[in-house]
Amino acid sequence: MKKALITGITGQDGAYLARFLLEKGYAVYGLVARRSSCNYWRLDYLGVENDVELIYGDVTDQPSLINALEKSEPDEVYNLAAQSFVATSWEQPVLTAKVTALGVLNLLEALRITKSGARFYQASTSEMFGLIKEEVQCEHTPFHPRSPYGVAKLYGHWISVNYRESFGLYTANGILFNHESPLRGIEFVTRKVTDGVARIKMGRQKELRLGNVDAKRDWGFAGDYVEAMWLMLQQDEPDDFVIATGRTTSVRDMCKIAFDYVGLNYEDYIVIDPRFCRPAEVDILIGNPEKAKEVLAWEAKTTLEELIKMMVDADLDRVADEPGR
Ligand code: NAP
Ligand code: G4F
Repeated sequence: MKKALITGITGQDGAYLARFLLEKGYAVYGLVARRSSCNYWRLDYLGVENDVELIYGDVTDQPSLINALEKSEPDEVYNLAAQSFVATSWEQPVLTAKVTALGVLNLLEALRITKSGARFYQASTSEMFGLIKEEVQCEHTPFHPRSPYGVAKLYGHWISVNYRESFGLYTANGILFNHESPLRGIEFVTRKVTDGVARIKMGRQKELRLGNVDAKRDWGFAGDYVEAMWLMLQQDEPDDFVIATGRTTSVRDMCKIAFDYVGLNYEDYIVIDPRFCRPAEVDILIGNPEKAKEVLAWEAKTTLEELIKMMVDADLDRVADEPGR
């Protein structure tokens, strides 16, 4: 039986990846950072909380990573742990660097120290393209990150490439464009919108305050994207891949899709609030997933309309379960 260690297993992608690997017959271990209250709700939502083995550890604490590798003896390591919210990276830039940049180095060094032969997946991001240098971004598009998060991820990306080139480690970077789901954190814009739509529809909220609704993103479904992570580690040679849908949509049009679905006009509810605008914005992202299609035989299956419908439905259920005022 193959064994996988996932850092960030309590996050959106970690939960979907854990379920995916369990379905493939893997023994799944998850590194969990100690928190004052339990945050296993995503694993619980997917019904896998009792099927994974959790090991306490933190990507900023290298001995804990060595311990996790020794306990799990993995064939594959998926490094999904990060301070992943772009807006917070301006408020906590040093923490973001320690977790999102140096955390990658800590884990790569732990792999070297333990002489683990595990294949390593690094969660790179389209945020690294930032101020885009090509209209459609692919594996060769130059990077220009626009946030402390994007800069930290760029370090993680290159140190992963460097350990491949320097030490022959099997490291693969997935340059994933935005991907969402009912398990998305509420602070990210799609989930903020689908939660807001559900609350407005059910009379629990009157308006939805947003920042830059002209920003455009290439949004896919997280459940589709975790398969691409796994496929990357099944190749004979390690490599880097863009994972995207190839379609870009503005925040404004995404709002329209969500409000239309419940029969409301988004223009009646959206309020622009400068508090949600960023010091430097990534105006538009659109990925070219051709290499993933050719080499991995991977393609996004879920349309934005299907994704938003799935998320609104989940939020309508959640709001209905909340006690009324
Ligand atoms: P997420 O929901 O924010 O999950 C992040 C995970 O990292 C959580 O499990 C979190 O634990 C954990 N974590 C944070 N700090 C840690 C630390 N110091 N030590 C150990 N674990 C720590 O993010 P996601 O959306 O699933 O994304 C997964 C990865 O892909 C991230 O690296 C993200 O930057 C990257 N990525 C995401 C997207 C996207 O659109 N979702 C696109 C490209 C790349 P707690 O639950 O305890 O906080
Ligand atoms: O949903 P977002 O916060 O995601 P963002 O910044 O694109 O980052 C996500 O995707 C990256 C991949 O490209 C990941 F690496 C990263 O970890 C994360 O998962 O914001 C999307 C867009 C931005 O342009 C933002 O300015 O929506 C705009 N926006 C407008 N109003 C808002 C809001 N974003 C948030 N979070 N909240 C708003 O009220």
